[in-house]
Amino acid sequence: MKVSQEKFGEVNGQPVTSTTLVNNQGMEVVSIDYGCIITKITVPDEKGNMENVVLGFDSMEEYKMHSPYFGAVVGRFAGRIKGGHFELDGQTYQLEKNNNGNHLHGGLRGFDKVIWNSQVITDENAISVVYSYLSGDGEEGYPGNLEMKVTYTLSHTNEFSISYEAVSDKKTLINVTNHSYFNLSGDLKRDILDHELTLKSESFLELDEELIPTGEILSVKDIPFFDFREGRTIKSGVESEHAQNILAGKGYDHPFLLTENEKKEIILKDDESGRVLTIETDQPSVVLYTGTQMASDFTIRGVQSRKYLGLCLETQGLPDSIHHPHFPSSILDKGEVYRSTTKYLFTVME
Ligand code: FUC
Repeated sequence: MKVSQEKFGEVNGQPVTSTTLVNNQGMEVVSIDYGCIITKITVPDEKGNMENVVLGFDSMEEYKMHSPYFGAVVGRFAGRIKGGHFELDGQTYQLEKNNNGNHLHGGLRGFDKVIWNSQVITDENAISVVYSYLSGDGEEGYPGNLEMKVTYTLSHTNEFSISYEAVSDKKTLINVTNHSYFNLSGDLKRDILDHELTLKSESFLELDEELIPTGEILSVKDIPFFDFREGRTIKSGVESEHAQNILAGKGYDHPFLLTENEKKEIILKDDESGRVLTIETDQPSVVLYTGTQMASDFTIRGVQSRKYLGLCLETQGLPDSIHHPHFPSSILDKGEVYRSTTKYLFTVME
């Protein structure tokens, strides 16, 4: 078990520090205090080869220039809010419109683009880094001073967990997630098209052309390309002619409602390397994003960036929920404590 911290780079003259957590099996998770970005997760394949399974960079400059939220904590509100405006207790709030006239992932300078405080905690069974940040009243248009805390914990059984905690001094909205792009092939050897995904989900949200929920909840029974209950390769949805796959850029950018919580509800497998990622969450949904908007004008640790190089499994509340009363609420009352945990267990096939 080992924890180390070192300088990663600078943002506007301020130092950015990276923290490396290594467990007794040699699994490694590296994160930086800018955006709580996870830059690297190194886990064994079935032969014991330790390789990185997330998209990330080794320099601050690359994060500033190219990163589509690689590995970052996104908030205050993950996903889109139509028109960037909403009402709370009769008061209208206008958020930053940073995506086709809509609000996306917390705005122009969301949680992914600020420097957090960090503190390392070690005990017998696990090692953690706790990131904290005070988001001021009115930041990006949101009401309330919001005290945010994100804890990354690595256990000796190759389980990595993320816990979020928040409290606000005014009624506000909250919906945070981590935007890691997974690629279990190891060191980006292959695209994610042959990855097989299993989801305990019977329904998903229909999206409009701007990728905003229409309000319709569709059953996966009627649309096989969205039925991941028995496992399905990502490729089948990429080749699909269904309108929902086409508007997502030939793939997926959809919130799936989870029918189970904390019971292996998300399983991602890569046959060739034998790596398996099992995700458990207390969140009501997971957004499956297959990297369909990824630009191809930069490299990621020597590999050409492109569509389908990584996929995100963003455990979270439903996007635009404030405009759809039949969606689970993302309103946080004054003084109420928001808590959520997602666990990522890395194993290999039997
Ligand atoms: C995901 C998607 C978006 C966006 C972004 C980079 O969360 O929902 O469409 O492109 O990430």
